[in-house]
Amino acid sequence: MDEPTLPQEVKEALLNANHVVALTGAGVSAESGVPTFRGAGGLWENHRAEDLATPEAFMRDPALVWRWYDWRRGLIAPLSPNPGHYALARMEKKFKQFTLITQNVDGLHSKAGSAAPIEIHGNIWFARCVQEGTVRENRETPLQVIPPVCPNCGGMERPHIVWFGEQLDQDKLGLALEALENCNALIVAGTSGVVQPAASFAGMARSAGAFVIEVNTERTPVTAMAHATIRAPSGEALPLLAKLAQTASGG
Ligand code: BJW
Repeated sequence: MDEPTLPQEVKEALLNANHVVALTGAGVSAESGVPTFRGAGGLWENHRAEDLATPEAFMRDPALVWRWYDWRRGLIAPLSPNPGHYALARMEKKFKQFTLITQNVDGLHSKAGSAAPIEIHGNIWFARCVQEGTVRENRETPLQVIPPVCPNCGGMERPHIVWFGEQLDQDKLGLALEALENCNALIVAGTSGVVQPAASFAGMARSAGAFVIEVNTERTPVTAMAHATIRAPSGEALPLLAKLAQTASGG
């Protein structure tokens, strides 16, 4: 694919922005080798979301759900961030204000150097005690005990992930909504834009006056809400946007 060219309006919007927000989805990690959820080769092609990514599924068969997460953790563990992740980490240092909101649970934004990604769907490297609600990091792959057990109370732990039908962490959601309300530009990269509440973020930011840029290899419901779309892999498009950020700061 030829290197994507940036529309003039995108350049202007980013050069003039004081606060830029990026919302990322599974497509941003695809070039690292993490499977997306929807579409060809996606996780939901071979697994039913209702069997694995709901609190009811976990109550029904915690070991089955944990085995799926154990498999995914093993798949993600050796993977590295790609140029898209690194570009977002650079933007954080270059724009006056930059907020990264991610639906991804793989931890690759932090691995790339992003200081404080708002992980609205949780993180696959953390487990939460079902009894106490305490959260602890757990990077053991493969897990020796399934389901893992809380070291404090011996209760069962669950993945620290937001499943369908569950509320997002209200503090994280609050931070995300505040940023969306106050930003001048929003970059929406690698998400199918069908899972709420993140699916509404582009519309919210646009209504609040932000210039919305979509980066995606395919058309999505976000496309209609965006002022501009860059139809290219995020590993190619985001580094171009990061270059503009450098121009903006004179760096
Ligand atoms: C590239 C690329 C490249 C590929 N470069 N691009 C009916 C109407 C409205 C809402 C609902 C409804 N029924 C139920 C709901 C609510 C539900 C929902 O939205 N469901 C819809 C599916 C209909 N939402 C919820 O339940 C949420 N909670 C909630 O709403 O709470 C409210 C509440 C209030 C009061 C009480 C109780 C609740 C929670 C949602 C949690 C989502 N969790 C998951 C993960 C679980 C499993 C896990 O990870 O372990 O989060 S689902 C899954 O989808 C995961 C993702 O973060 C999320 C979004 O997916 P994403 O990132 O967009 O990935 P894909 O695969 O869909 O798309 C990839 C894209 O990348 C594609 O567009 C490609 O083209 C592109 N791409 N390569 C650029 N190189």
